[in-house]
Amino acid sequence: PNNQRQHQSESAAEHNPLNSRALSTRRELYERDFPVYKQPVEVGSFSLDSERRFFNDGRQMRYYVEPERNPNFDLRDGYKDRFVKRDDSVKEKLDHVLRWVVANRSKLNSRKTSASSCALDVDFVTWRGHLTKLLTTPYETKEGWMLAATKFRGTIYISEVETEAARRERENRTERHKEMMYWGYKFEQYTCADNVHGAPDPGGVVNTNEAFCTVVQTRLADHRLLFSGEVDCRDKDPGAPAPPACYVELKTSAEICTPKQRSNFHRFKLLKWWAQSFLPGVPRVVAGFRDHEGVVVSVETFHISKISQLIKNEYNCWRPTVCMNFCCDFLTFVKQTVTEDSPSVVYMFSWEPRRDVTFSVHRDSQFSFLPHWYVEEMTR
Ligand code: 0WD
Ligand code: CA
Repeated sequence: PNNQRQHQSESAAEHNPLNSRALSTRRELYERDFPVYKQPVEVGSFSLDSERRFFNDGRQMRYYVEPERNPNFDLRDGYKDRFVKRDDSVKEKLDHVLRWVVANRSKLNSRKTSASSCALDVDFVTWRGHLTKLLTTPYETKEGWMLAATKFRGTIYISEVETEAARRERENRTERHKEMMYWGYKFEQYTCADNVHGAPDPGGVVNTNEAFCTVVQTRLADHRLLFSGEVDCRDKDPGAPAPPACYVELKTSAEICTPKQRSNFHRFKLLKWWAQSFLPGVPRVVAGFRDHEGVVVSVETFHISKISQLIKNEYNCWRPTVCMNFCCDFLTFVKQTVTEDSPSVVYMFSWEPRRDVTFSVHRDSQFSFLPHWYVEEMTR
């Protein structure tokens, strides 16, 4: 009877969405037709240099150089002596995206009339990584999240806040884990060149401050989205399609030796890879499979559009439609909740596995994230 009551109150909330204080993350509720997701259009890009300085251009773009099928790359090389690590205790929030918006404002408000109450003509501004977390939420069993939302001149900005659990995890990483986090960046160095005709330089320094980010615009059902995501490299063929279709995402993963490992790879890793690249319209992921010593033993390309076929034979597997419908309903929930238009008000959406999404409201708190320079720039 307890179960039943809980179920009734949940469906009551669903049927009266304007009064709902919580959003369910149960998969069954999101099994319906795939929502409209417009082809993402790149509206710009920016770069962060070796000192994490912002540039409104593509200077950090790199070019994919296809490796051998079995390359034997040593991912441990350089960890001790040729590695500059970004300080991940520094919380940059949406700052780089907002810098891009300020520098490219004219590209965004294309409407000639002032009839729109929305200065930017988009409903949401965020990082791609935050949307990836939303897409995978119905299948996530370990890590919760906190997403701060602020409405300013009709647009809702969404910025992640590190959970207590994530902070503890970050502060207590083992030496082995820290080294393994380097392996992904080292793989990029083996497969990327700094210019079209160049070759990779495995003898160079790996600096994780450096980034090239695309900014894309798209629409999910009736939600107009503007988000940015870090891109590893692009196809160097001059005949390649325009961005984002020429972009390549690079990944490393443990080599697959048993049917159980293959199944786990399909059920958990491919979900994250699919969600991350599908969002900005990046068509392929190049994976380096490595052994326990950090040696890449094989390289394989995964086409994002073929991943749903690839996983169809897994029992009780994830479904793209559930991911997209949940994200869509979450954004609807945010629009219904975030009503006060003020840069100093934060609606904090929180989620823990096996729970509903809930929220709390904070005025002039430590959570406010829109910088003064942004508010001033956008108010003139
Ligand atoms: O401070 C933070 N919590 C955040 C920082 C949250 C979200 C983004 N960022 C910054 C990152 O430092 C990076 O410059 O934004 C940029 C990436 O944003 P995104 O594309 O929205 O993030 P995501 O899709 O999660 O990650 C893309 C890549 C990662 O590649 P893999 O293959 O590992 O998924 O961005 C890198 C990483 O290479 N990356 C980071 N690098 C350093 N520190 C971080 C980070 N915290 N997060 C992602
Ligand atoms: Ca990557």
